[in-house]
Amino acid sequence: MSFPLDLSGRVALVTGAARGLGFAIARGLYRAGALVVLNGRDAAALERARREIDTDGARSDVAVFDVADRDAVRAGVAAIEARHGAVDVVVNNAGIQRRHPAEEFPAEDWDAIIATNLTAPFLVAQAVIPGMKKRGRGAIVNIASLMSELGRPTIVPYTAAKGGVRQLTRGLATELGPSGIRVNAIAPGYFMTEMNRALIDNKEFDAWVRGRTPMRRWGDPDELAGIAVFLASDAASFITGQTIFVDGGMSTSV
Ligand code: GCO
Repeated sequence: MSFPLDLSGRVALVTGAARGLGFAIARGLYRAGALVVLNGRDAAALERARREIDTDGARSDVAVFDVADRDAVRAGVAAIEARHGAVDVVVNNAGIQRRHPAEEFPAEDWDAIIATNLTAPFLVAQAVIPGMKKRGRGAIVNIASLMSELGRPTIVPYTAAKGGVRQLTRGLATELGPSGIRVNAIAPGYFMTEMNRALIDNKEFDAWVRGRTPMRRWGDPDELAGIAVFLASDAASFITGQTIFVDGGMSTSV
């Protein structure tokens, strides 16, 4: 019997995998033995990321499509499955952030955040469910957020979307459980990513994050790889519908 965290033989699609949390998670799944397919919209960036993860190119691929485009998602997943067989693991990581006071929030920014952060995970799930059902197993890992639980000024649409991701996870888990498909979420706290560059470089915000976080620091994207591998693997075979906070303790402290 293989070790339950071993992902050998599994096909894992990670959206938004060219950089940041998605890249770190894709690398973790690769190191656990999966064949990783990196999704994004920038082919060159994805290819650089793929080569960094899989130097000999034997167990990786890229899939260039916009996760917010329903037809592109269907075609993109179909192409992956034509090349590699049904997708066993999906990490719905792709996400964007925009920051404005609520009363001035541009309608197009609201639409973009909801489309990418909430609608897209559902579209990708819809595309992979049939293949997972045929196999009687699958693991969907949605990237929620500390903001699935808490709020802060100027990011209300992101907060609403990430709150929705937590419920999307529960709803899909409930509906797909009988098919052997598990659906869980990871809720990152404040991580050192390019999405947060403006916050990291703001001395006052940086000090607030460090003071407000029991572990007194920002997270490193590689610190999400372990929980992603765990939730993707048979080690989590009876875990579904859960949201795991990886936030240095911020969500549990005042
Ligand atoms: C912000 C940040 C946060 C974090 C993360 C927390 O503007 O407060 O972007 O949203 O990035 O999502 O989970």
